[in-house]
Amino acid sequence: MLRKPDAMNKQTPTAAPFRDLREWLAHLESTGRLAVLREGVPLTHRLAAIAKKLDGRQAAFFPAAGGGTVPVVSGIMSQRSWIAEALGVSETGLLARFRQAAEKPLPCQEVSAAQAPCQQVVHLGADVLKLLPVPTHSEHDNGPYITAGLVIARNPVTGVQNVSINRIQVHSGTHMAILMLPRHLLAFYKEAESRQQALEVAVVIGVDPLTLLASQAIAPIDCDELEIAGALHGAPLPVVKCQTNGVHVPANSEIVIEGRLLPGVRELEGPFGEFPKYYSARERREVIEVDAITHRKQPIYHTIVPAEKEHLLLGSIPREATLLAHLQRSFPNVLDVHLSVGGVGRYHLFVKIRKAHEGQPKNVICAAFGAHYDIKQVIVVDDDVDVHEPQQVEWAVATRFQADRDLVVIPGAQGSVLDPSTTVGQHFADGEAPPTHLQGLSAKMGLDATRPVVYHEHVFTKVRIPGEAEIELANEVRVGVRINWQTGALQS
Ligand SMILES: Cc1cc2nc3c(=O)[nH]c(=O)nc-3n(C[C@H](O)[C@H](O)[C@H](O)COP(=O)(O)O)c2cc1C
Ligand SMILES: [Mn+2]
Repeated sequence: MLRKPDAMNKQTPTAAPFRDLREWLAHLESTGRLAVLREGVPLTHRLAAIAKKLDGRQAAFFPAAGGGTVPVVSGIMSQRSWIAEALGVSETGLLARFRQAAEKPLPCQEVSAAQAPCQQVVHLGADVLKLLPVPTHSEHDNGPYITAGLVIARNPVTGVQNVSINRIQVHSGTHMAILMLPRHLLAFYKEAESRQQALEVAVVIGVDPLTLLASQAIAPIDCDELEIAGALHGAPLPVVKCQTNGVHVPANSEIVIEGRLLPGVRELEGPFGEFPKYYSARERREVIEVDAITHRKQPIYHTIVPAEKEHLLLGSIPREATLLAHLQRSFPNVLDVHLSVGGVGRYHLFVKIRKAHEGQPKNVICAAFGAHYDIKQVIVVDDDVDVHEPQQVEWAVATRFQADRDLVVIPGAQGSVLDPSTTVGQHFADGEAPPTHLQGLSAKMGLDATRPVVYHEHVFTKVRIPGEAEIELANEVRVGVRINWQTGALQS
């Protein structure tokens, strides 16, 4: 659904404080969270190495990266608290806010090309490598990769748009190979390919923090994630039609690569260092042919250093929000969920419940496996455990879990093809990977680390000291007081 240009007022409509990447960067800068690096930092390895060092502390701004004219930013969303801040909520309100937006998307508002900053400059038949500073990140990466590109495409059947981030290897100025895991973009592409048609796409680089986050929603296939971005902004997201195809892109973005996913064409892609901190193998992948590049007058290029906090958090927070909603539909006593950082923000889910019935945690475990194939391990804990504190979760496992009674194992289920312990690692003798339908076979493991609903006296009561939660150390500890160790008396 789209509102037409004539229905819009002159002012670009959004209510959120950060309407585009620049406003967010200016905010990071004014709060000491933007490190400006030297001009001309090399694009191969050096830029990613510096950004990785700064990850989670400061965003990195590289002027004239690689000796070109376009600056590169990285690490702009690398703390949970920053993401909450961009949404205008506290960290505890983060999932509820995202869920609200995912459940009530807001249709986008179309603006004309003249009103769209991302089309201030148009290059038809452009060369990606000449125009854009695309870094090569990890040691064994097979060349430069676009890692923060929002890939937008339309469902060939319904016309509804979809947004996802996909890694894209730039093979040449006009051809790029893309990894599409079995989600919505791949479904659109398969549909187009079955009709021998190309799928029109746009790769959008440099968007506001809320649109970046919305791209990771686990939404139904007929939900346009840009509408979730609009709901997060509290106002329709302004979009503009691409110059060479029918895809609509966020008008306030920095850079848009327009192109087509070609039917029947595959090229080798990879290896590439991925979020589990391993390389995903070189395989034949689908190919985008580039038709045009449009951008702002002085565009800023965004790159995400793979497997670092920005990568993990962008994936995990929207997933947590949608997983919580999914579980609460069947289990209203599920209180919180967390995809742990150690579980690469994807594979290990901690679930907090107020247990009402014996056996219920096992039902919750099964429901969680059904929510997303990436989930490999689920640990269910009681409401006296903070799921954001891995040590507390381990404590619950150590003291409330018995493997013979509380363990659920489901062999041979669909898992993440990027998990090297799944079948994806089992290459044939000639080095060929197994066909995609056999990749990522994985066992699922669930741990019920809850205490019994009814227990004798204080067997399962967590030790607590009355008043400990209320103690304010600043009111209790005296500053500037010394002790005379001869007499034991206080002296100031
Ligand atoms: C930095 C980053 C890189 C990603 N790379 C890929 C990728 O290469 N291929 C892929 O299929 N998903 C990738 N993802 C995950 C998808 O973008 C994500 O699952 C998205 O929600 C899928 O959208 P869909 O449900 O509309 O298909 C990446 C996510 C992030 C944050
Ligand atoms: Mn989708």
